[in-house]
Amino acid sequence: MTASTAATTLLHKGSGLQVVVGLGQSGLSVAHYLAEQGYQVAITDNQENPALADKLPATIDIRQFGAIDAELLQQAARIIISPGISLDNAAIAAARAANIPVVSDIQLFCEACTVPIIAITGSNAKSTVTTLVGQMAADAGINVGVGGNIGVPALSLLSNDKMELVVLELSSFQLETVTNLGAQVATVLNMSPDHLDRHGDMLGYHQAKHRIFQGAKSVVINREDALTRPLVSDSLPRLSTGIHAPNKGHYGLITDAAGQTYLARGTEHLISADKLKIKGRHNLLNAQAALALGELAGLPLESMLNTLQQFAGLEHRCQYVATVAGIDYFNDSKGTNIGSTMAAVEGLGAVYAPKDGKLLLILGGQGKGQQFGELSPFINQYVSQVLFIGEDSQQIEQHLRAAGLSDEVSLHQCQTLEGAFAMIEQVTASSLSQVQAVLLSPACASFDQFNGFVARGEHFSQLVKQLDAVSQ
Ligand code: UMA
Ligand code: ADP
Repeated sequence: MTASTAATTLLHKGSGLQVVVGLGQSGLSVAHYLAEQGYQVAITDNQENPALADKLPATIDIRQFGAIDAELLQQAARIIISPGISLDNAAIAAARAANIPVVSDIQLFCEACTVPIIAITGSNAKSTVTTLVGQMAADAGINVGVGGNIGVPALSLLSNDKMELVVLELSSFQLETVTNLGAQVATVLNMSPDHLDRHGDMLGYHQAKHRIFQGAKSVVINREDALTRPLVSDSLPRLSTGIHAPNKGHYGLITDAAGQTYLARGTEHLISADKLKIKGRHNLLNAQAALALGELAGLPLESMLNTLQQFAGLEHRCQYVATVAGIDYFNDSKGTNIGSTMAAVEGLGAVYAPKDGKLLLILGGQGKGQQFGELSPFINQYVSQVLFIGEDSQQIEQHLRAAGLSDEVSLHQCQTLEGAFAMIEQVTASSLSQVQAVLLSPACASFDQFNGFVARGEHFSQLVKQLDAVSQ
């Protein structure tokens, strides 16, 4: 140990017990980070035997598993809460009532990070835009760290001492306990209902998301979504994105007399939409957001446009799987809220409608307190068959019916993806079927039947392959 780390250790030892709540990926990163800094650290988790327990530093000997230990929390100088744990948890609420600070790993990260942060949140498109901006920075020769809600705990990025820029995907869960993030550029990409079971209502969800703007040096907003605008900081440099022609210096879309759509910055045509591998209007907005964020972080435009042209999108987001018996199958398992499912139905529906084709939509799972009736107009326009799976399937059907469904839309309760595939064979066997594409875009979390959207998407793709094998 060097003299300076010894001094830090002493300093931090005196600063009181740091209690890490939740031993998932973020809890583990926090435990390592704080132990290395010389803090006295304890950890607690609901599970009796958390899988990551044997990866904890040996110096952490206060480990309370099987329940979140309320007494331990009362002894904390600071609590570092994992994003999956609600502030309404009784033990956490009691600690907050006793004025014990509760922060997330992101708070520790932003206090320690010395390089500019591009901070990205939104109900949808976070991972797509975060990945794209990260790639743009890397292709421009910048040593960039990409992490946060995207699956790489932010604190783990600090081990790269050559890092020049950070791109962080942030969830409302991570943001609700962050103060003064101080990003170089921050954005809320879009806002539609999600996680209302956790945040109570749209106001609570909006307040959590908008903490991303605290201390920001510049912002990117979506012109068509008023809920993405910061309520304060009007004087900050800001760029906007949108589906219409943009004002000078801002991003948008311009369609020329021949019907060709271009990404544009002011009146400048940047790139034609058909040169991009990512498709759909929602992805054109995502591309603009990435360019605007990159611009405010100082990335060169030419290089960003080259990256954009190469970017093929992420798995489980409107991903084409295969064509079986003339029907195209798309895996949008990451469509876990109504906003993403609307974008998928509208985006793909617009592709098949000119060919008189309709979509078969697989919906359902854990509903997260959303009002599914908002999907009805999109279903009436583009979908002929809806297949429901998962624990909230009856409720979703009721919401859709109550909001007014066309007689031309048939609904089927199938419970599982296997049940849905049996129904797909039945429905598409009819010569009257207009179905040209099957879309898994559940608008729900998957945890009732799978251990995440990836497992659900992979299972869907596997069932498509089995169907393909049978139909050959
Ligand atoms: N736990 C409890 N009590 C509870 C809930 C959980 O003790 O009431 C414990 C669990 O037993 C488990 C641990 O907490 O051991 C899990 O913690 P966690 O759920 O916070 O998950 P992490 O593994 O730390 O992953 C988190 C994010 N997960 C959530 O927000 C739910 C990951 O986002 C993120 O990638 C990771 O930190 C690194 O930053 C995932 C996610 O699903 C992708 N995010 C949600 C989303 O995108 O919709 C917000
Ligand atoms: P997040 O990380 O916010 O969940 P992803 O990039 O993983 O975002 O995409 C999640 C879902 O949102 C996918 O179903 C995807 O097709 C859809 N999506 C992508 N971009 C948008 C957008 N701009 N508006 C609405 N939905 C979108």
